[in-house]
Amino acid sequence: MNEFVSGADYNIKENYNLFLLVDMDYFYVACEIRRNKSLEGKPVAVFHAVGERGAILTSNYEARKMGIKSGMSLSKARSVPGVIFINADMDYYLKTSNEIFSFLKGFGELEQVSVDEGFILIKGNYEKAYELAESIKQNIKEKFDLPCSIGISYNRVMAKLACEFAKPNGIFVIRRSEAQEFLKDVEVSKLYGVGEKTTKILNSLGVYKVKDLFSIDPSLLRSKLGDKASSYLFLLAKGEDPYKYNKEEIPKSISTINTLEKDLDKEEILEIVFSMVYELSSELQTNNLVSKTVTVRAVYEDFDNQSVSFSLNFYTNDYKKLFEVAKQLVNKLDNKKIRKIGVGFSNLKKLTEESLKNY
Ligand code: DCP
Ligand code: MG
Ligand code: MG
Repeated sequence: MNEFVSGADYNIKENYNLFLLVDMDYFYVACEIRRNKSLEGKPVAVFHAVGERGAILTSNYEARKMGIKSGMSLSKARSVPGVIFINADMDYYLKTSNEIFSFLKGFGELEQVSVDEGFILIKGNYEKAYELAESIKQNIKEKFDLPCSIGISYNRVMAKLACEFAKPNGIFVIRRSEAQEFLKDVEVSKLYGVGEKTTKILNSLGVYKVKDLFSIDPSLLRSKLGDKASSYLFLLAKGEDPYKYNKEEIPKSISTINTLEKDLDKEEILEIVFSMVYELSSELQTNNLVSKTVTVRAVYEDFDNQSVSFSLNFYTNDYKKLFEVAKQLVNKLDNKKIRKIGVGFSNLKKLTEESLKNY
């Protein structure tokens, strides 16, 4: 845990809007360890089963050290000896999550953003925020016997970043006065909303750290990412929250497409579709979005292509519900060998208290 440093700019009269991002550590695995103490200290992973196959949802740090990461296929993960694999018990994790977030409501204005994380908005100074974070951590440990990490900063995106540095089981503060200096050496992939795709594009331009962004031609960046994404990126790089000004501005859709290593039948692509749904639903979660329409697009071996969509009557960013829809859609595809497979979510909106009920 990093020490709270009462810096020169500290002044008891400070009264800022501050954000605490509480994120549970290796949440699903931690829930399992909580009810089976014999798992403590051992490498453990929780998976979601898809027929005979499956994918890793999360793993604890012991298992991460051995290369077990979320999104990995179960078959690949199983090739690592000594790891304990547990089939996901969503009811238990959601029940635990509900209990934690009902409890957190008592600490300030709460904005839950996913099953295991939420912002707490407070007014005050960084010292007060730090003390509150310590008390939250201690309470969650005592009441729920679960570890969490807390990031503290002056806006949501910086609190989220601070939480990355707090992990595991810590508290980390980024003050506005330190933000510029701090951000310089941060990897661009750690910025809020910068996913794998954007990171790849940035790396190809020689941008790895935030400071690299300021040494490339902004028009080059705009040509690669578009005007909006590049202006967001520059705001993030300066420690500002671009989302705050664009509450209503949301993408029309998000999608991903994969060329298969070899042409496959539709029965053989479910595991790949699952990973794609999982990846996209993480993107929804990071951007605080929910969706109600799923599209599956196949390019067949003869280069013919087909697109099938279905809309739910509710919004969600739960990979499980979205995968159920995707699975039905895959079923509707032609019985031809598939060369490329795409998944997209559209009809997006910001997550609200109401849409969370379906989560
Ligand atoms: N999860 C999910 N769907 C996703 C992404 C994650 O169901 N698209 C699950 C698995 C995690 C839990 O949600 O246990 C919380 O996600 P986090 O990203 O916070 O990951 P962890 O809590 O597992 O690990 P960390 O300690 O890095 O926060
Ligand atoms: Mg977590
Ligand atoms: Mg989380």
